[in-house]
Parts: sequence; C-alpha cells; structure tokens
Amino acid sequence: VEASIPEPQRDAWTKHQTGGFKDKDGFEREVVRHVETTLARSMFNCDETAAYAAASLAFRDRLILEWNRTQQRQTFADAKRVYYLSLEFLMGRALDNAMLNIGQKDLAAAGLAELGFRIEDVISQEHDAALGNGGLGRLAACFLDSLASLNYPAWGYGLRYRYGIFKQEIIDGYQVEVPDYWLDFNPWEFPRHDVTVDIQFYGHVQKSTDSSGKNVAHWEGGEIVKAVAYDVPIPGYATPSTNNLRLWSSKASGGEFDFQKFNNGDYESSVADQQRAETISAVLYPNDNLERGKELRLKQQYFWVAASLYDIVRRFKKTKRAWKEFPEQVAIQLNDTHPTLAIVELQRILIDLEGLEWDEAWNIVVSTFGYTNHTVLPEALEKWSVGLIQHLLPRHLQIIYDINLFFLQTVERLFPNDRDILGRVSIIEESNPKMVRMAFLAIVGSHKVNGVAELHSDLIKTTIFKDFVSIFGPDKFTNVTNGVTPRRWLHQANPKLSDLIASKVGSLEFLRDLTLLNKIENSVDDAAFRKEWAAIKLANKTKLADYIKTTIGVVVNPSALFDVQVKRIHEYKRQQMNIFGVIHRYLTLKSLSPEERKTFLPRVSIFGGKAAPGYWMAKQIIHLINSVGSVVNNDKDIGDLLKVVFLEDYNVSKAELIIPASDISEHISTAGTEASGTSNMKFVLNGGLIIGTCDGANIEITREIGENNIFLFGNLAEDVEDLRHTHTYGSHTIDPDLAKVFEAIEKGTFGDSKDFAGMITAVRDHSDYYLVSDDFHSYIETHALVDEAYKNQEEWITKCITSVSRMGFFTSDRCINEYAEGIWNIEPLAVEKAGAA
Ligand code: GLS
Repeated sequence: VEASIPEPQRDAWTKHQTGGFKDKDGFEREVVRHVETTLARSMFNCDETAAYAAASLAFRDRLILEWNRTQQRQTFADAKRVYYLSLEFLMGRALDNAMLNIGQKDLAAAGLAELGFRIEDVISQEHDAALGNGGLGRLAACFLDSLASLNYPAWGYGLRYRYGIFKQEIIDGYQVEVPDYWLDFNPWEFPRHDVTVDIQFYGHVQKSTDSSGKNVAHWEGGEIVKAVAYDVPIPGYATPSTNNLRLWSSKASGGEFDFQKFNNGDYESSVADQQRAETISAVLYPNDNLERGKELRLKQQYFWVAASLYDIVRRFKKTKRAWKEFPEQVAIQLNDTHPTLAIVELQRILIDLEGLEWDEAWNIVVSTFGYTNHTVLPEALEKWSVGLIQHLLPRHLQIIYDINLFFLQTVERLFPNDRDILGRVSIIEESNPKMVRMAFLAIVGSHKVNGVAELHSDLIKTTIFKDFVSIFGPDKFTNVTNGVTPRRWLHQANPKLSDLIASKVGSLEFLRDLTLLNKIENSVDDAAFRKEWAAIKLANKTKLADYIKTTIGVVVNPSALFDVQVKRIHEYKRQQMNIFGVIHRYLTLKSLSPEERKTFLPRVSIFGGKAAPGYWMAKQIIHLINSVGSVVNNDKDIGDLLKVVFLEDYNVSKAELIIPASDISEHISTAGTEASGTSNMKFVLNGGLIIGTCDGANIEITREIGENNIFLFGNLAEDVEDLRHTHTYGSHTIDPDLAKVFEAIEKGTFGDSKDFAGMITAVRDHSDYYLVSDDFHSYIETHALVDEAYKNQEEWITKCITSVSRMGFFTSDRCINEYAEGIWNIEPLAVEKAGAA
C-alpha cells in the first residue's frame, strides 16, 4: 500500500501515462529513440541487429503496459488462476509473434521499410529462446499462447537457463554440440531483482513438541540459494490479455562473493560458492524422453518448484482467505513428473510452516494439483534414489514416506487379500538402492491425471498405471489430446496460406476458432483457389530449397516430392527405418535402366533433429543419414530423382520454415511409443500429408481428416508385445528388402561400414525392440502408394485442402478449454476484444 501513488497525485500520473506507440509514425519514433538512446547508436551505425533490438523494445514497451493491466484486472477480479509448471518452454522467436498477436505486423513492416529495413531480415536477427528439448517444451509454449488468447488468468513457471538446448553443428557428417548462450541480448525479459526467494538445500530435521503438545518438524542448516524472478510477457492473440511466464534464475544468497575469503587472498574459493549457486539454473538437460538421475537435475527441480510455490502462496495469502479456499483460488498443473516435488513442498508448507493438520493439508494439496503424463517409455519415467533425496531434502523424504504410508493403508483396506499390490503401487520401490517413483507420487498427490492422446491415455490406464485405476477409480484418469496454436503454426509460419484461407472463410476469425477451417471444404473444387493453393506450396518449397542450397550447398528441385522427418532423433521415432527406406529407394533406382528410372517420381528426403549428446545410437543415425546423402547426392545416375539432406540445428524458427514446405512428413514411431506427437498436426495444418503408424495423435488425425487422406502402415500397438516376445524367444527373420539394405551398408557403399554396425546389429542380431524389420515391408509399400498419389496432382491437392479443412480439433485452444473445464475449474476473464483479427 505504501508503494502506491497518493490520490492527489494520480491525475498527473494518468495524464502522463503512455499507451505505447499508436500508429506507424509512433512506431518509427520509438524505434529511432531506442536506437539512439537505449542502444546508444545512430543512423550511421544502425545495422539489422540494432533494428531488431529497437523494434523489439518498442513492442516490449507496448506489451508490458498490457501486461500490467492484465495483472491488475486479474487481481481485482480475484479470479482463480492456473499455474503451469514446466521445466521446458520452447518459445522460439518472440518479435514476429508479438507483432502478429497484437495485430501490428503490417504497421511495423511499413515503418521499418521507411527506416531502411526489410522486416524479414529484422525478424531473423532474433535468437530462438530454446528452453526445451522438443514436443513437451513446445506444447508448453503453445499452451501459454492459448491461455492468453482465451483470457484465462494463468502464469507459467519455469527456469531461466543460461544455456538452452545446444546448437547442433554437423561436421564431417557427425553431430557436434555447441553451447547456446542466448542471453547476450534478450529484450523480452524483465528482471525482477525485488522478487527473490531463498531456497534451502541439505541440512537436517529437528523434531520437537510445541506448547499444545503437537509434534513439529524444523528443517535446519544446510545452504541457501537465492531465486531471482525474470518475467516474460505472453501476448494473447487479438486480445489485450498479456500473461506472465516467470522464470527463476539462481544466485548465491550471500551477495556477490565471499569478501572474507577474498581479503585473505583466497581468490579462487571466494567465487566458488557464487558459481555453485549459479550452476543450478545454468543449463537445460538436453534429454528428451530420458531421465538420468543426476543430483544437479534434482536441485533444479526443487529450486524451481520451491520458488514458484512460495510465489503462489504469497499471492494467495494476500487475499486473506482461509486455507481451505486455496484450491478455489489456485490450480497447479504438473507438466510431466519434473515438478512432482511441488506436491511435497505444498504439504510441507501447510503442515510445518502454517500449522495445518495432515489430513486438512493433504485434501488441499490433492485438490490443487493435476498431473499430465507425456510418455510410457520406461527409460523416461523418473525415479530418484531415496539416499539422494534424504541428503538434499531431508524433510521432504519424511513427508514422502508419510504420504506413502497413508496411501498404502488405504490400498490395504481396499484390497485386503491382494498381497502383491502394495509392492507394485508403493511410491518407494524396494530395489537396491531404494527409489522414489515420481509418477506414482504425482498420481497420489493429484486429483486428475491425463494422457496426451486417446491411445496414450488408454495405454497408461491399462499398463503403467493400471493398479491406480482400480484404486482410485477410472474418473481420476482422463485424456486431453494435444493441440498446437494456429497463430504460430499457420498464421506466422505460413502467412500466404493463412491469407488464402481467410479469403474463403471471410476473415482471420479461424485463428480464434479453428473449426471455421471447415468452410474451405466448400471451395475444394474452386479452380482459382486450388491454383493459389498449389502456388503457395511451391513458393514455400522454393524458399526451403534456397535455404538448403545456401546452408549445405545441395541443389534440390522444388517440384520434387519433399519428404520430411524433423523431430528429436530417437530409436523409437525410427529415423533409422526412414534412412533404410531411402537406401532401398536408391538401390532400386540404381538397378533400373535410365529409361525405367524416368518413371520414378523425384524425391527430396529431408531430415532434421538433435540427438542427446550421450545417445550414441542416435548419433550413429545422424551419421548414416549424412553418409547416404553424400553418396546419393553426388551420383550422376540419380540426379534429381533422389536427394538426401540433413538440416543442421533443427529448432522452432527452422520448423516455421520447413513445415510449410512439406508434401509428406513422417510420423513413424513404433506403435504405442509416441504419446501424441504435435508436429503431425502442424504438418497437416500447413497442407502437407503424412505417412505414419497407428500411434499417438495420428489416430485421431485419421479420424478427423478421413483415412483416404493419410498414409498409415505398420503393426498395431496391441501386437507389439507379442512381436517382441517372438523376437526374443521365437524366430526372428529379417525382411528380405531390409537385408539387401544391410548388405549394401556392409559392403561399404556409404563409407566405413563399421560406423553403422550398431544400427544393423540392433535390428538383425539383437531383439529389434522397435520392430523396424516387422514394419519395413509395409513402410516401403506405403511409400510406393505415396508416389502414385503424388503423381495425380489434382487428387493430391484435394486431399490437402480437405485435410486442412478438418483440422479444427487440433488447436491448443481446444486443449486449454478442456483442461480449464475438466481439470482446473477456471473461467476466462472477460475483456474487450482488440483489433488484431
Ligand atoms: C513428449 C512425447 O514424446 C510426445 O509424443 C508428445 O507430443 C509431447 C507433448 O505431450 O511429449 N514426451 C516427452 O518426454 N517428450 C515429448 O515430446
């Protein structure tokens, strides 16, 4: 209260409030001002970087004003908020997105042009904010866009990594990792040096009894690290709502460094504490779908969760409500198990610090949390050793044991005759060493658990969480099929297609209600529309072809079929099957006469994606793709009939270039392994068809767009277990076409075959866990169908238009509304619509 301006002075204040720039001139004035003052440059040394910086600052100033108003509105309305806790937010670039969401890109383009800049060049100066690995982190970013666009009171909470996902370079065909230091200049964050939280680690627990005879626990000693808040404004589309993404950065609690030690000449250790503290938020762990149990990772998790909960609780306490009303004001969503310690931390706050009884506290906790599972892969399910938690968070371990005890007592009452169930569902795995199963803890501590596509949500109920369905009943488990934001993944990535669609729908309103896409189905036979459609695809492909030429020097023909697989490199995603298929195509072409070859449809196989630095097999796959590329692309017999390219450093901004240029994309995981996939949705939304297995959201995409518009192949999830069993205990024969591919590799066709022996062995000599051989034949046959279909361009375009028109379901707006209604119980806050659409 003391910080607010006194009544009599508020008029003066209001008089001088600026609303940010209002028109083109105003925008230009802001750009020039920022160049000349904020950046201390002039018109004689203003390059594109400076123009980017100044344009961003001009937009940032506008956003922050809306951000302030949004926060005031939410506080005033005293509405329930949702807090989305995610260790990853894969945001990509912000300037383009901000301009489009607030409807000022045309104005900015005109203003920048008058100042001597092309807007595309300015936009491309921005370094991606790459605080995530892949689909899980990008989903969080899409959700933030939808939450703001739908006017939900929502905050994201994450970590402000100094280094995001590494930059990938390809050197001699191998992946090399380079650090991604992205914070040199970041106009999109606001440091809040006044918003800090002290976070405790290590130490011990002291038990005592208070005056009323009640047992109380005190967590004492150990060390303190400071969490500092950095706020990133998240603009909604066509609405003034601007939400907050709060990222925590770690700092030593005792100031800069230890002056005592410094004075005594101990220079090195004087900065050691500071460095150790700052290490916590230094780097994003570069694994997707893999957990490695490193202490620093657990520290990151607790640091972030504790800071975020402190913040949330502080905000709640300002309302002076009773604790039992907490779940009416606060919903917290756990993006995977990474933030599961939040459950324990809230219970600790309530019982140790606020003095609530266990049961009352636990009811509040369970009503507050929801948990989203994003994978069934066993190597990705988080477990932490009891010893490590005991060491780092001694009080939390006690609480985990108590949670488990009360939970197992309930289970025992429910199933008095089942001796095994207790061991199966215990949060503590009685292994050596003992482990805490984070997913089980997340289930027990949440009121709803959801998977991310129908098949996935069914699978978790029948496999990894089966027992929990019988304990808690089926209603606790639900599905929210993933979605993507059409603002970034159509309007921003593919502006020409977005405009063409708008010309048929009547406006850009489909960006707010994606089901309106169905209106374009009426135009599927409209010749002019079809022609425009094809021209846009060709223009997007030409742009990508130019990029391929300038980056890797390979010339590709834009009218060839572009076949794209871009995603993290992982055996379960089966890029190895794709490159084996490419080799099969190459061998086939080589076996034909020049005349026969001419009947083949020209293809460009495009790959992109990062391998986790420690994932040897994934790196071998990248190496094979590049080795095949250098042979095939230089083979005079082949020419344009086949090109193979690996695009370096796949990230969000590259996805915006690549996805609109695809004819067919590959989503070919072993059935039952890809929880959802989200790029499958992006590709179809951009007028590309897909080849895929019956996995993840491919199944629902098929349901929506019709099975004539998708190329499905391969074994079904329900057959995978039996096939694996047969591989190990029965016969294991290799598909003959695949055997020929192996033979060619082993002959040295693509360089030293020793380099690729591991990939072949995994399929042929080991158990072929990912069923590459089982699916290979139908994969090759289906690719032949793709070729045939593409030759009939008229039919192809019909399929593309029809598919796009039926993609309305896959907007992340639909997901957010489902979460809001079914899990969070929150309502949007009404605001006046702004003018973007
Ligand atoms: C993932 C899944 O692997 C993807 O299938 C899913 O689309 C994504 C978002 O739900 O989550 N899980 C994971 O650990 N990384 C992912 O990308």
